[in-house]
Amino acid sequence: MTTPIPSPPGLPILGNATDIDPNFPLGSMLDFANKYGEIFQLNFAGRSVVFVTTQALIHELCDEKRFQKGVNAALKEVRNGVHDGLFTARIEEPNWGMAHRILMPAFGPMSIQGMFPEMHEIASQLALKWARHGSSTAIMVTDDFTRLTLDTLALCAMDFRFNSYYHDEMHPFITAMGDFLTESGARSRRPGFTAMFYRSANQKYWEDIGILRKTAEDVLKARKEHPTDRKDLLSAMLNGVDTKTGKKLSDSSIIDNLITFLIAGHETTSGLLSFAFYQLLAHPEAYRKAQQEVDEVCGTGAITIEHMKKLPYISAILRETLRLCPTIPIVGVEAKNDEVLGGKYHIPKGQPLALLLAKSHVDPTVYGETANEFIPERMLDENFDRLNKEFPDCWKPFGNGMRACIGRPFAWQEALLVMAMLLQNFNFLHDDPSYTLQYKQTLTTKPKDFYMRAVLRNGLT
Ligand code: MNH
Repeated sequence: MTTPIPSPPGLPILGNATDIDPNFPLGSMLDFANKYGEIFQLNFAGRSVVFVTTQALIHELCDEKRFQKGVNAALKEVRNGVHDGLFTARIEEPNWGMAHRILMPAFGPMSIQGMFPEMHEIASQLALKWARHGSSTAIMVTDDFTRLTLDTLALCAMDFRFNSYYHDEMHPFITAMGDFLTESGARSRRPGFTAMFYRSANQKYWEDIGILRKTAEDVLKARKEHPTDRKDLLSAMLNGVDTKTGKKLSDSSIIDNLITFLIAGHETTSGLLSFAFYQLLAHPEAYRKAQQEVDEVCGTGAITIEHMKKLPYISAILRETLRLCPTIPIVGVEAKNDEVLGGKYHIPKGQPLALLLAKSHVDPTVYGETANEFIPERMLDENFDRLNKEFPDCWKPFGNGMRACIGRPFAWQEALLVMAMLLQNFNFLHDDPSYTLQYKQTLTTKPKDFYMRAVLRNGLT
């Protein structure tokens, strides 16, 4: 006997499409989760998606023998720009395996540590900007963190400088990328037959893709004309030979992946840093402990790679931030065969399923009565290990298994460094003390309209 999966009533043809807030789809999904519980199904113009919201059911979906990454409707649109690049490839596409095998070593601990000096340089540019602006200027937090993460990624991965701190206007690549992502999301929510009403949007969409590909092509061409012995991601892709096939990546696959890194590697980390500062300002005691840790470990000298292993409380803050505010709040999988979930819900082969991390991360079975509170202590190493052992897959902000985030060590080193450098040099205040958290959602989430002020503590170090 199977139990039917609850589903809100919807319109004919459009299904539940009109129940979703286009500016904040996640909010609508969380409302459904609160109403229906551990599982529910939504229907959009003929497609159905089963949403799963608890640690226990998500643990089942993380079993790679039973479920695999699904390329959902929005990612299918992103494929118009980056095809079978690492993030958007289906698991059976050969370019995924090749790029994965060639790139894994380039994301290993030694190579990431080698990127520290360049990460440090861009972080210093941010600190310098905030010091120069002084405490009377309101900082647009997400914008300045986006400049940071983009510039860091482009420099470390491919020796390319956007120099975003030296321009008020973002580089044309960055505008094109933002518009491309927003439009990919919008296209995925429009029924196919309406495409003819969006001619100018479509034209702009393909022009933006042109800008993205041309920029990446220029970077690749420049590297080929001026070979270096830099050990970055671009070198790994140009020189790497796949152990399994003996082949090298094609130029178009390298371009797909250069753009993929720029997309996947900046919004997520910028959102993490923005939410982390939001949480620190909302929790003065955690803020005080974080700054104390930085002062004790780093003093007033330069931040070095050795400090990175000695900041357990800052690590816990980042983990707790990603628990409550996962910057990728939903991850998609599909059933490899007919399945029964939770011992009672029938799931047909190929059924798209969504892991609603923003909900499973506050599962009271795992996190108890304080599930919705920001308590970094529960994320200190030993507590974190205990939680993950007792409740496997209770914390999944970097995705799952083979298709988990390849950039996690990169993001972690960058975020730790930036937190340490900023707390060492500044005291931060809300620009508007009555600010309450709101979300801005594109393919990822960020705090909306969040401004702070930075007061220099001593001189800049
Ligand atoms: Mn990242 C996959 C979250 C930083 C490059 N990343 C994923 C997935 C999640 C994720 C979740 C799995 C998506 C899915 O199953 O559909 N990533 C993050 C978060 C941060 C992050 C929360 C920062 C915080 N990611 C980065 C950085 C890079 C990067 C930095 C690049 C340097 N991520 C990727 C790539 C993939 C990925 C590439 C796809 C990996 C694969 O499928 O093989």
